[in-house]
Amino acid sequence: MSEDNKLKMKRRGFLGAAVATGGAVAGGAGLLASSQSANAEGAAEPSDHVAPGDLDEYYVFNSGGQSGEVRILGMPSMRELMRIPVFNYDGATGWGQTNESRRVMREKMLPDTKKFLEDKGGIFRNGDLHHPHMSFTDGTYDGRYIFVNDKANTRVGRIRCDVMKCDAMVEIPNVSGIHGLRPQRYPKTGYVFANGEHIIPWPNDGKKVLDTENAKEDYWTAFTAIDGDTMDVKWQVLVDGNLDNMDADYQGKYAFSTCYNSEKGLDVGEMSSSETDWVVVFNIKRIEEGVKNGDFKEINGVPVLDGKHGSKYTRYIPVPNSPHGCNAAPDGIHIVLNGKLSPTVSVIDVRKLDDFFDDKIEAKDLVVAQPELGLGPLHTAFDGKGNAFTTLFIDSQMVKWNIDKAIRKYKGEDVDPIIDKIDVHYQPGHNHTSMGETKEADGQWLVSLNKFSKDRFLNVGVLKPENDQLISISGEKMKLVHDGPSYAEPHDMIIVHRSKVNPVSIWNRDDKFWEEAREQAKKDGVDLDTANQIVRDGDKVRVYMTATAPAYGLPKFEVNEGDEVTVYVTNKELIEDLTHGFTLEGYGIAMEIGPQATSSVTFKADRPGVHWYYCQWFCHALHMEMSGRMLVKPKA
Ligand code: CUK
Ligand code: CUA
Repeated sequence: MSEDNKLKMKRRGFLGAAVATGGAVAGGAGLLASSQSANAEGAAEPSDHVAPGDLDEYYVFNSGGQSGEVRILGMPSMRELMRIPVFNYDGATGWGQTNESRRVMREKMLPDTKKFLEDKGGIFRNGDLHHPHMSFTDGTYDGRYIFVNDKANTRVGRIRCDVMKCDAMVEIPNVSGIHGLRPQRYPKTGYVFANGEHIIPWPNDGKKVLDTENAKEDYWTAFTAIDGDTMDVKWQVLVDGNLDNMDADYQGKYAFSTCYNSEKGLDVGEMSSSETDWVVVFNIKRIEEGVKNGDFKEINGVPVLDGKHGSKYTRYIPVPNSPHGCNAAPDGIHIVLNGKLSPTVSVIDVRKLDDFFDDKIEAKDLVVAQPELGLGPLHTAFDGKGNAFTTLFIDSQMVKWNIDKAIRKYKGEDVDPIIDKIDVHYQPGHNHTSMGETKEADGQWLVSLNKFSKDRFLNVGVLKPENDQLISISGEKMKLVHDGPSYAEPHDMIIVHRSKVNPVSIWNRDDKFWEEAREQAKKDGVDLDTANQIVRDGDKVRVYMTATAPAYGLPKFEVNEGDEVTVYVTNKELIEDLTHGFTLEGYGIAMEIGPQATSSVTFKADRPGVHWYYCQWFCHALHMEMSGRMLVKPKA
């Protein structure tokens, strides 16, 4: 029996009729709306309660903002289950310190950045991760990867969903500040699209333009397409204005970016002086043809196409000043562009885009609705039943509205598209619905990611948590069911039904994650799986050891002061949840080694004396005893 069916059986017995009535299967294959408990009348009462030992129905992949990581929560409990370090440095797992993680972080780093970081530890230790999105196949999640942006250091990262580790990272050339990011939805990912937010001089080497009054001519940004499988940058399209958020359609033909600063100003006054900004639409097929036909300039190894006004690759749709969120509805037809400074959202119809690109219709003909929702609309999510939920940052509210009614109203009919409004606490940015960015949107849950929590939690001092609030949307009215404090600063999340994700519990011994260790062992003539020995190679020393609870294969090893030491630890356990660690006292070194994994770390043995290494993952009754000594012989 599948895990989902087991869960279904368990809950069915427990809830009785409530599941059958309140838990309609909304999105097809295995989407079970069981996280509702029955009230006295047997009607479904939305609840975040997940009993001890029971499993959540959804995975939430929450961004960590300036913490640079991704967090996995369970929904509806909203319990934090795990953290995945990506654009940060993590002392527990050794992310940023192990050779394996450093390879991921440095492999596709630009040469210029590598040089810059040479005497700074070789990696960036921070990042600003706003947007996690899963890879798609045919318009719904396929459980392969999660792609993430780094606004701080202009990167795109990838998380493998089988092991829930970041396995690739690419620094994007020619732009500054990757913000909006979305994988291609159809036929599959495919491309990962990424917006460069800040305009910078091209080239940005300080030689040509350092300070300019003429940003219009000298400063640019671009839209980037990355191959999600190889993580190579395929092409870029230079545009007018700053690119903010983006989304892709359900047909695989177009991508959309909201754009602020059409003025090309260099301060906030200049940036918001004009009445309108625009949304840039990218014609993927035409761009691919342009690349094929050589209609580009190669800059830093990337084909860059000209997508400024008048280009055949793009179209610009004027919208009220400073639009923000950009969200494709699961109906596959409508794209919602959130007003931010305007109290409205603009809805466009993707079926008209072919004509628009053929200049048969004008930009205004694309807009099919523009409902006024309230102050500060930032992001919109969907229930798959024709309704949309928009965050109102300034009003601190969530508004539920009907897309069809908004369209009818725009045509002149006297209908009110707004169905419900509730207060959220406080100032929401993103929101997200269960499976809401897929064609399997199931209309069960909505999370409001609020930027401020103020008085909602025990006061923890000057820096307050944010507040991710869980809202049930299975009924006509929204219902707030949970307040969830979160550390700086989740912008966005995705809510993925558990049937879409299948992580392993034990590494595959042949995993390519430690390919370099495997190759090195081969060169050294040792078997990485079993070796407990030291290989000396000039002043380079490679220490191979196994870890099996409660002992390392090597209780001690000796090196000389000044040696460059690499320690490879292979976890021999075949049991799930039996992680070992390797912490080297006084050297600032710690790493995680999962069951059947090899982790390695390289350092200079420049502190003579006895240094204990120990396992920092509680693994056995004799876990405390899982230790050994590194003896560093001082220089004569
Ligand atoms: S942005 Cu943060 S609230 Cu970076 Cu997705 Cu809108
Ligand atoms: Cu191994 Cu604790």
